[in-house]
Amino acid sequence: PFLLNLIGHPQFLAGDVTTRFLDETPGLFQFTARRDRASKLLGYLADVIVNGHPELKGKYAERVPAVASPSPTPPMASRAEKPKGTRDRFKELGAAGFAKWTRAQKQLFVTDTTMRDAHQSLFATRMRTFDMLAIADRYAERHADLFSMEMWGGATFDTAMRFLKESPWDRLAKLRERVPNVLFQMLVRAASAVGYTNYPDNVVYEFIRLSAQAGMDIFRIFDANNWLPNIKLGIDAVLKTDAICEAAICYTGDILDPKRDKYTLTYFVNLAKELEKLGTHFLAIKDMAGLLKPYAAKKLVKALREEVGLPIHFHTHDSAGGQLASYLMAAEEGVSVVDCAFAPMAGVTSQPSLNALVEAVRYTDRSTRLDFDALQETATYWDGVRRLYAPFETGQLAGSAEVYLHEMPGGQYANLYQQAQSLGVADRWAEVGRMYAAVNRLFGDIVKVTPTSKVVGDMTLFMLANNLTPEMVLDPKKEIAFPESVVEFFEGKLGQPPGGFPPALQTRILRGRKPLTDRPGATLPPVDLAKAKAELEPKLRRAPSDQDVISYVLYPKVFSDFAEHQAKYSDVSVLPTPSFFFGLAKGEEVSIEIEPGKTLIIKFFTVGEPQPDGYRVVYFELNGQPREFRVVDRT
Ligand code: BTN
Ligand code: 3PY
Ligand code: ZN
Repeated sequence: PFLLNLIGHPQFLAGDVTTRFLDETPGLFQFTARRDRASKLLGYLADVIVNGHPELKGKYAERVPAVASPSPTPPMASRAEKPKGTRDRFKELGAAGFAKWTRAQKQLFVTDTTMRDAHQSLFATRMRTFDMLAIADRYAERHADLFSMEMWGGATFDTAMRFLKESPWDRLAKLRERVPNVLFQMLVRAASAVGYTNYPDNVVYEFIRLSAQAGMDIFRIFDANNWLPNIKLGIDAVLKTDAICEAAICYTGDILDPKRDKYTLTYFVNLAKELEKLGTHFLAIKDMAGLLKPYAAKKLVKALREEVGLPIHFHTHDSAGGQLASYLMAAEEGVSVVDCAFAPMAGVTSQPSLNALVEAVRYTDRSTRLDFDALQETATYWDGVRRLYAPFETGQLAGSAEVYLHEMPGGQYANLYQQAQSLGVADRWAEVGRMYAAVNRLFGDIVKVTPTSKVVGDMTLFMLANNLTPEMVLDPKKEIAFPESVVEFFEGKLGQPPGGFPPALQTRILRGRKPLTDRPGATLPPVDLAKAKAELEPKLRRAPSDQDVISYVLYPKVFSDFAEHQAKYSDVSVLPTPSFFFGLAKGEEVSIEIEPGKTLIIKFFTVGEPQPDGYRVVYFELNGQPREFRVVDRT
C-alpha cells in the first residue's frame, strides 16, 4: 500500500520528489482514517454487488465498460499556468463592465451545458461528479475560450444528493479548483432556488450568497410564471454579491402564430425591459422547450437588440431538431451568447451541438474562434461518458415536432419519463405528450418550466393513472383528490401565471379556500437558520457548515438521507461510474483515488451462498489483503 500511495501522489507524478518529500507528506502514514473509508466503500460495493443499485431496479441495465480517461491531459495539468479565459476578464472588469464588453464583441460566444442541462435533458440529471472531474483539466487548458460552463443548478442540486449520494457543493468546489479560468454558470428558479416550491426570502438570499462564495460566477434567474415580483427577488439576491446576474424571459407559445395572442412579441419585449430596469447584467432568452423557431428567433432577437441595452444569451433545446437554425438567425441579429452541448451530449431534448454550431459560423464575422481539434477530442470523451448512463435514457432516438404540441421542457422530458416508469405507466408514454397538452389547456396555457412544468407533469400522470379526461376534471359532480403540487399551484404558492388562473377550475380545486395573490415570499416567515443548524448537528454528528444548513433547509429529507448514506458508506463520488452503479464483476480490480495521492486497489472475487440468517459473504482483496463483507441479501 505504501508504494501505491507514493506512485499515485501528484508530487511524485510531477517528478517533484525531493529528499524531504516523505517528511512533508504525513498523509502517507494516515492509515486509520483511510482504512475506515476503505471499509465503508467496500461495504457499499458489497451491497451493490449483492442487491443491485436501487436506481436501476426494474430497468434494462447492461453493464458498460469504464471510459478510458482522456489522454491528452498531462498528469500535472492542475499545476500548470492556465490560459486566460473569460473569468479572468470578468475579474478585471466586474459584472457590469464584463456585460458591456460582451455586448460589444463581434465574435459569437458559446456556453457549454454538457455538465448540467445536457445530462438533465438526456438522462435525468444522473451524471456524476467523477465523470466531470476526469475532463476538468482539459476544459481549463483547451477550452478557456468558452464563454461559460453551465455545471450547476436546475435539477443537479437535488439529484446529486437524492440519487447519486454526492454533495453538489463538493462538485462545485472540485471543479472550481481545476477550472479557475472559465466562467461557471448556474440556473436558479428565482423564489424556488433549486427546489420545486417558493421558499422564504432569506433562504433564497442565503443560497445565492453561498453559491457565489463557492465560486459561481453567473446566475441565470428565471421564474416559472415569468412573474416579475419573484424574478426581482432572485435578481436582488444576485446583485448583493459580485457575481453576474442573467435574468431570463421564459419563451413559450409562438410569436409568429397570429392565433396565439397570449405570448406575443410585445409581451416578451416588455418583460425584457422590466428585467433591464431591475438591474440585470445579461438578458437570457430561456427557450426551455425549444419552441423558438428560426424566424421567430430572428424577430425576437432583433426587437430585443433594439429595445434593450443588455447582451443577450440564448438558450434552447433541440427537441424538434431545427434549433441550430434558430441560433444562426439569432447570430445574424446580434445575439451575444448561445448555449450548446458537446455533440455526443447534444440534440433531441438537449441543446444543439456545440461542434456543429462552431463550424456553422466559422469563416463568418461571427466566428467563435474555437479550435476544431480541441473540441473534437473532448467530444470523444463525452461520447464514452454518455454510454455509462444508458439505463437512464428515454429511448427517444430522434427529435420530434410533437414538442410544438405538448411544449414540454427538454429538462423535464427524461425526468418525467423516469416518473412514468416508477408509476408503471411508461408503456403509455405516447399518450403522455397529448395529455400534457390537454392539461396545459385546462390550466389556461401557462408557462411550463420547473416548477410549473412539474405541476403539469404530475397532473398528466395522475390523469393517465386514474383514467381521467379533461371533461371529468372540470365536472363539479366528480370527486377528485388533486395532486398536492396542483393544489399548491392553484393556491398561488408558486406565484401568479400570466393572465391569472382559470377561475372555474381554481374554485373547484381550492374548494372555497382563498388563494394567495401576493408574492408567497412576502408572507412566508423567514427560516431560522441557527435553529436549523442546531437541529441538524445531532443528525450529522459533526458541526454543520453553512452549506449543510442551506441544503437541509432546501431539502430536509433528501439531505438527511444523503448525510446518513455518507456516514455509512463515506464519499461514494470517488467510485468510477460503472462501479457505482454495478459494483464489480468477478475478478475485476479497480483503483480508487479517495483523495489526491491516496489510492485503494480493490479486487472482487465472489459472493458466497446465502446463509440461514439471510446474509451473504462478499470476498474482496483490498490493497493486496483479503477482506470479507457480510451483507443482507434483500433480493
Ligand atoms: C464461497 O464461499 O462460495 C466462495 C469462496 C471464495 C473464497 C474467497 S476468494 C477471496 C478470498 N481469498 C481467498 O483465498 N479466499 C476468499
Ligand atoms: C430547471 O429548472 O431545472 C430547468 O432546466 C428549467 O428549464
Ligand atoms: Zn434548458
